[in-house]
Amino acid sequence: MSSVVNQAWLRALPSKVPAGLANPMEMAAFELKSALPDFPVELHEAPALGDGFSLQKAADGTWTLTGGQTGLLYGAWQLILSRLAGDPLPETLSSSPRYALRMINCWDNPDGSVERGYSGRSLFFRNNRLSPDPDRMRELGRLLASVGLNVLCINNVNVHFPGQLLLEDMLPDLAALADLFRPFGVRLMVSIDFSQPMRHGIPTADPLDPAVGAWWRETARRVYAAIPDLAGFLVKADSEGRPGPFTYGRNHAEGANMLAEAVAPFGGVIVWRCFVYNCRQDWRDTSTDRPMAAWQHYAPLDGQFADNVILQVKHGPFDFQVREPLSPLLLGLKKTPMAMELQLAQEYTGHQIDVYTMLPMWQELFEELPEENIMSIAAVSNLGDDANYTGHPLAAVNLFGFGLLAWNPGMNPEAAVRRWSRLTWGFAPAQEDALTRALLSSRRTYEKYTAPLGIGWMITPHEHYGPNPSGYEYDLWGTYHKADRDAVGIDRTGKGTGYLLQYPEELQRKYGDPAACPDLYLLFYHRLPYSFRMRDGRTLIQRIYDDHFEGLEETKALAATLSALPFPEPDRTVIDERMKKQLCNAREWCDIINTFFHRLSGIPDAQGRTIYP
Ligand code: GCV
Repeated sequence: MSSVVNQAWLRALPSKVPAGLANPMEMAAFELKSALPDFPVELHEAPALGDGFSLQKAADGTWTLTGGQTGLLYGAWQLILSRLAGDPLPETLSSSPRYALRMINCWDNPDGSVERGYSGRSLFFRNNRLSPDPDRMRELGRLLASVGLNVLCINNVNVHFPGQLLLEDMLPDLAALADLFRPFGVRLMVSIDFSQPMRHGIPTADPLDPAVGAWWRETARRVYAAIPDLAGFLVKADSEGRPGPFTYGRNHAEGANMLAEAVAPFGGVIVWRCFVYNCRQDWRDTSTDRPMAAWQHYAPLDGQFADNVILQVKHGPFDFQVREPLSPLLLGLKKTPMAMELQLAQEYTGHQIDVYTMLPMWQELFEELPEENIMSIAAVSNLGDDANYTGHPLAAVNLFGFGLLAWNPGMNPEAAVRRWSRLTWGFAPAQEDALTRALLSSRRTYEKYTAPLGIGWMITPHEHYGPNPSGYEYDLWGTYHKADRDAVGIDRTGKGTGYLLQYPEELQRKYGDPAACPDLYLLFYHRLPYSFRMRDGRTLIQRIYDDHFEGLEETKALAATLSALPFPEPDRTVIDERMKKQLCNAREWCDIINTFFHRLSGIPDAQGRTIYP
């Protein structure tokens, strides 16, 4: 594990954070003094403002920053980042975050590995111990605070032994880590194992068994005595082999509410993930359509959850594919607090080898998702102990952008990318323009050379990098495209599986008719013949070929853009090495997907480009 100071977008700061700062207000004063020593600003604490702050310039040129403890820290960062990026400051500014919990979920295991991690090993765990480097933790706290992120769940939602010990033998270490993050306004959260009472002689984890409830209440009391501001517990239950209430014939409201009662006296929340589906599906079974599962489980329970339960819903109904519709739960649950879960870790989107900037995708999600439908937002971490934290230096834009999005979902992706790039490298304007354009188009490029038109899942099974068009086709995971010689896709309208009926009528109308359905979602909702005429006049098969060839060409252009930019070392080398791999990946995807469809359909490319017979 390397200890490098001021990485990512804060590399221009003059000093590292010393140990011993007591609280976010002291931190704010320190950061302002060290980053902007001559800037005339006074801090005024106004506890009622909480995370919010206001900034005011007086006639004599001095500034007043008013805010709650954490608000002062966020206001300080607003000032510092604006000044460092050379952006003008308005003479008065008030700001408060849209979402109360702005969470990073790390999938770190006690042995130091990171599930779906592409940036090295865990920043927190080594050899089944919680043993973080305090300097590195302060750097991380600073990065999170600088973009307003305030909750950090440090362990994998798949809690494997000895992860349970975070609430037991490792509790003092966890408390020490919470102490480290507290002055940054960052509260910890812990993923828990629903069956944990069974490690202690209780023969069941049935949420309605009095001994189980009592065990969790006592555990919460002990844990909160050590960490009074712990944000709460994160739970993956009855999902991909994790234990949960279903074993005992109980539903998820019964399971979550039992835990909620245990943490309620301490102000804690239970963040309960809705990633529940049959992961042992027989591919011959056409009556089960995986994306329908979450709605089937949770819609009937709307209104039955305790007030301190938050249902955390992945943004799409499958699993972080490059394009999925918004989960119907995010639109349909009216009586249950919800958080939307995004994934910064590039599991299906290039493993932090391929350049993939997520901000435009998030903006699209909020075009359909009313901001007030959720009360919090979470993202699976892309962090690791690589010196630059995110493996690919350009992947840091996603962490930075997520902070801005969690503060204000109406943020402007272009402005966010520009600010991040200016803070990180400070390029000349034309170079900044080129980088910004390249990053903003990178997701669409990746989408073009990978799975077509919303179909997803043509990726190498389990590893999830590179193409394998039928890798999941006869597998257990419910992710099928059913391409044959004439057609591809699954009809998810009312005439097919009925998935679309889980949405409000307006969206049923938007997506239900293939002639009107937006192109990029076409094969998510419809099974169509290759001869289907798209709205631009091309046939479906031609569009698949064209997108893949375009994606490859755009990747070559991206490589040329990046190679012309003056990245300093070590970024230069890392970016070049990864770009070489991305070019190979794009070529593999393009050739394999086009060949797959060509061999099935026998339809040639209208432009006569090389597809392999
Ligand atoms: C943490 C997908 C990933 C798993 C992950 C799971 C989840 O299935 O491949 O690695 O497990 O999602 O979100 O729980």
